[in-house]
Amino acid sequence: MTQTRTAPQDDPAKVAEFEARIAAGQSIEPKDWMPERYRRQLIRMMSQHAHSEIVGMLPEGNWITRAPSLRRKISLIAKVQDEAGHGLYIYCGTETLGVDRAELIQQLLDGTAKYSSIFNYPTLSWADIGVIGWFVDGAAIVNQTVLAKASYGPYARAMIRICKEENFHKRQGYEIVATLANGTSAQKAMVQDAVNRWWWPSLMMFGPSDANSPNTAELIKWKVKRRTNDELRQRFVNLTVPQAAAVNLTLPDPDLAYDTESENWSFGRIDWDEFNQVLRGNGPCNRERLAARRKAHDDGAWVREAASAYAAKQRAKQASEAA
Ligand code: FAQ
Repeated sequence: MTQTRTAPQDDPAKVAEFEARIAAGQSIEPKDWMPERYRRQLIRMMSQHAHSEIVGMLPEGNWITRAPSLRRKISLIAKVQDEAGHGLYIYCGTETLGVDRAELIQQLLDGTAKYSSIFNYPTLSWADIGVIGWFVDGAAIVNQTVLAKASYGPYARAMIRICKEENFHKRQGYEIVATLANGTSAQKAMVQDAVNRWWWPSLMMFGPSDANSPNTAELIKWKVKRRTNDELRQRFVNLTVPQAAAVNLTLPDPDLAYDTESENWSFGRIDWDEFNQVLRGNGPCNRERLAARRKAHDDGAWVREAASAYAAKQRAKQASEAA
C-alpha cells in the first residue's frame, strides 16, 4: 500500500484540522475545505462507481425481451431502471466535488476510466439474471452498506438509498435462482452453470487483495473506505455459502472450508491474472460494452441538444419576463 500523498498546495494546518474532523467522525460536505488528494480520490472512486452502474445495465438489459413471464419482465425493467438512477445519483454526488459530468462520461467513452470488472462477462442464460441479482447485487450490498458510512456526505447519503434498492434486486435474483434450483433437471443444471461462471468474477468485484491495493490505506485513513477489500470479500463469502446450501447449489471451489477458529469460510486462490486482463480491457465483453455505451451516447446526442435548447429558451423567457 502507498503512503498518504498530500498535494503540495495543501496547508499542513488545514490538513491537520481536516484529519481531526475525520477522526471525530464528522461528515465532510461539498463546501468544506478538503485536501486536494481527498477530492481526487473521491472523484476517482465515485466516478468509477457511477460508470459501473451505467455499464452494469447492459448485461441485464440484454434479457428484458426474453424474461420468461410478465412478472419477471416488470421486475427486470425496474431493476435496470434503478441502476440508471444509481448512476445519476453518483454522478451528481461526484459533481459536488467540482468536476463536470460530461468530462467523466468522456473518460468512460475514451476507455480511460475504469468500471467494475464484473460487467465484462456475458449473460448467456436466463439463470445468469438470477445469479447476477444474488451475487453481484449481494456483493454490492456488502460493499455499499459500509460506504453508507463514508466520510464524504453526498456519497454516504447516496449509498443509503442505493442499498435499499439493491436489497430488492438481490431478492429478485435469489428468487429466480431458488425457483430454477427447485425446477426441472435442465433448469437446475442451467442455474448451477450460471453459479459456476459468476462465482469467481463476483469475488473479484471487491478489488485486488489488500497487499496489492494501492488506494486502500489512504481511503481507510480518511474513512472513505471503512473496511478493506479482503475484509469485505470474506464477509460476502461467509454470507453466500449458506445461501447456496439453502437452495442445494454448489460453489465452484473445492477449497471452501469452514474455519472454526476464525469463524470464516476459507476459499481458494483467485485468478488475479484474469482480473488484471479484464482491467486492461481484455475481458470477454470489454469491447462490446464500450461500443454499446458509445452508440447510446451518439444516439442520444439529439436529446442532449434538445434539452439544452429548451433550457436556453426557458432562460430567455424568464429574462424577458423579468425585464
Ligand atoms: N473492477 O487500490 P484498489 C454494482 C481498480 S456497482 C475494475 O483496491 P480502491 C451495482 C481500482 O479502481 C459495482 N477495477 O482501489 C450493480 C484501482 O484503479 P485506479 C461497483 C477495479 O478504489 C449491480 C485499482 O484497481 N462498485 O455492482 C476493481 O481502493 C448489478 C487498484 O484497486 C463500486 O464501485 C474492479 N472490480 O478499491 C449494477 C463501489 N477493483 O483507479 C448493475 C465503490 C479494483 O487506481 C447490476 N468502489 N479496481 O486506476 C469501491 O468500493 C472501491 O473503489 C473498490 C476498489 C473496492 C472497487
